[in-house]
Amino acid sequence: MTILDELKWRGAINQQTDEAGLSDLVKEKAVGLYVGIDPTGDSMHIGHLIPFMILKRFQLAGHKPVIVIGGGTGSIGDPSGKKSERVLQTMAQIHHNEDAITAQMEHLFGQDGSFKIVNNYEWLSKMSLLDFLRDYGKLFNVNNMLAKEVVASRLEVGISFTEFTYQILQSVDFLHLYQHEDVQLQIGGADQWGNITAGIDLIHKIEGSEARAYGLTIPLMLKADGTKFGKTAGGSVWLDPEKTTPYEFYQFWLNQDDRDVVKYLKYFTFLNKEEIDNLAQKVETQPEKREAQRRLAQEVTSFVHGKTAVTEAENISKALFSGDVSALSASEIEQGFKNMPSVDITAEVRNIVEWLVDVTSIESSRRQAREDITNGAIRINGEKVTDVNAQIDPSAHFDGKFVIVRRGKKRYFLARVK
Ligand code: 545
Repeated sequence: MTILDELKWRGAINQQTDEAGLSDLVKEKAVGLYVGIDPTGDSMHIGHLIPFMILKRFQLAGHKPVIVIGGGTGSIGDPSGKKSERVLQTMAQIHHNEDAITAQMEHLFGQDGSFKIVNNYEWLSKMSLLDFLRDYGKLFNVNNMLAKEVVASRLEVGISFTEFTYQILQSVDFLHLYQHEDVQLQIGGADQWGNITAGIDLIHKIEGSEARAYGLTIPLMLKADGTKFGKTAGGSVWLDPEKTTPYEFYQFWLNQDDRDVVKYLKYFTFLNKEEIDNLAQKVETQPEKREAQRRLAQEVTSFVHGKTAVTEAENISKALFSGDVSALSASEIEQGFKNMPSVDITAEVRNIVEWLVDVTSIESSRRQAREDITNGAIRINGEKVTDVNAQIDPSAHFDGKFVIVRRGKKRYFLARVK
């Protein structure tokens, strides 16, 4: 299987500018290729990850990936996929985001030089307006620019000259990388088709029509139930562990529908065809075991957050399910209880009934508290407490930082000692 056959099998090819040409090229040599990302935010979410994982697949197949951080283009704003004009970000914001995205890329793809990371601010910020108009503007036909889907779809609502120019900047990047970094292929999501083909046209005009430059886009990710991929009730699934904890991240993948899980295994993991075919079989024969989902959650979480994050996520899931939370670490508690009700308490030792009612308001009345305790419905730090005269000592467990309460089968509360 060539890398392109593999991408086809993974369902990761939407459009290609010259399928036969690119297929010859990847068989001939180690090809330089790139994906760009504009620092419009300080973290990627899982939707942004897809083209970069494809770069990684090319790297594993012996090719030479380049990541472009769009410090220059990000200061202009890509109109692709946007229904209205963007608000310009301040340069300070852009530089802040650049650093955050660069760090995320280095964390994912290493700093060993096998992945080159460049910032287009380097060359775009040095170009003068007159150079821009004379060297590049002259080669772009306004009629062709207007005909691109991105611009055409915005003509009614309006598009500024600034955003209209964006496709030229991305084209200059491709030319720059073609000339200086031996890059011959640009990859992006389906929304990037217009920008990518504009770049290839520019390369052909400057380097001659025989110049070998290619483009490939990846289909938009769709879910079987028609809702948007990568969103949860809480919003996007971020790669930044401060925005989406590794446990939430793991849970997101674990909860995927049987109808989607195989597609995601192909897109988001480096498991091979045999392994994925095997898991697909399991989805058919033993869907209740959710083996494919578990493997998906393990693989993606481990790629993004490391192996320890997987162990922690699995510890948290097991503990919350069984009720035996006593062995959880502080980091596991922070993650596992992020979205559960919590209260701040002092370390004062109190009678359990008073503590549940007066200190934490977990119970609404003393009568109810006593009833729940005697019925065995209350667990403190994983242990059932049936004695209404018991004392709660917040410093007794978890380094004196937390008290975990479970009421009934599923309702958890976290008390944080302040
Ligand atoms: C800039 C200069 C280049 C080549 C490409 C670019 C960026 C490109 C673009 N891409 C998108 C993007 O999103 C913001 C991320 C915030 C952290 O706008 N013009 O930067 C997305 N891209 C990944 C995929 C995409 C695309 O980073 O291509 O399709 C999303 O899946 O929307 O020389």
